[in-house]
Amino acid sequence: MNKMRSAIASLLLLSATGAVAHEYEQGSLQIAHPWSRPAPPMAANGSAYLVINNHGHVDDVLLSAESPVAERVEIHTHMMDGDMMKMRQLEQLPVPAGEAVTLAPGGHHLMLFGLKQAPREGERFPLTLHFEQAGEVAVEVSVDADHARPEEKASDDGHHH
Ligand SMILES: [Cu+2]
Repeated sequence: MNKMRSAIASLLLLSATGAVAHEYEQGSLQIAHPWSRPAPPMAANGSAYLVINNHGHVDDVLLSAESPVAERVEIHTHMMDGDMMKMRQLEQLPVPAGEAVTLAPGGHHLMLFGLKQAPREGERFPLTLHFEQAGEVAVEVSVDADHARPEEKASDDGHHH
């Protein structure tokens, strides 16, 4: 089943445009549809989103991430501080066995600091995820404005660095 799905995913990748869902399998982990919004040409920072499925029996942990398009990548989350939604850096992000962890606007996300090139609609850029158990997983982030729903866009406006 999973082998079949990853074979299909590979086929999709060959003909993919940014809007096509894509996923990656490594060890017990499945990484679903890494995506980012287009950024204005001079944007300093961006963020990337994806879903990490751990279908194994051992807890895993996302330790760090990196991308050639950014000076550095941090794991962030949003937390309520009184009435204000604030961002906080996470040292690591646990991915418990049998669970899925979603990185999405308004919640956990990967923060791309010091963009060397602004992500443009329809493009893809490489991102490498480092897991305690699964090791290094290389994915491609598709730049896709339409993936965000309007209420998600609104929630990200309070996103300060
Ligand atoms: Cu952030």
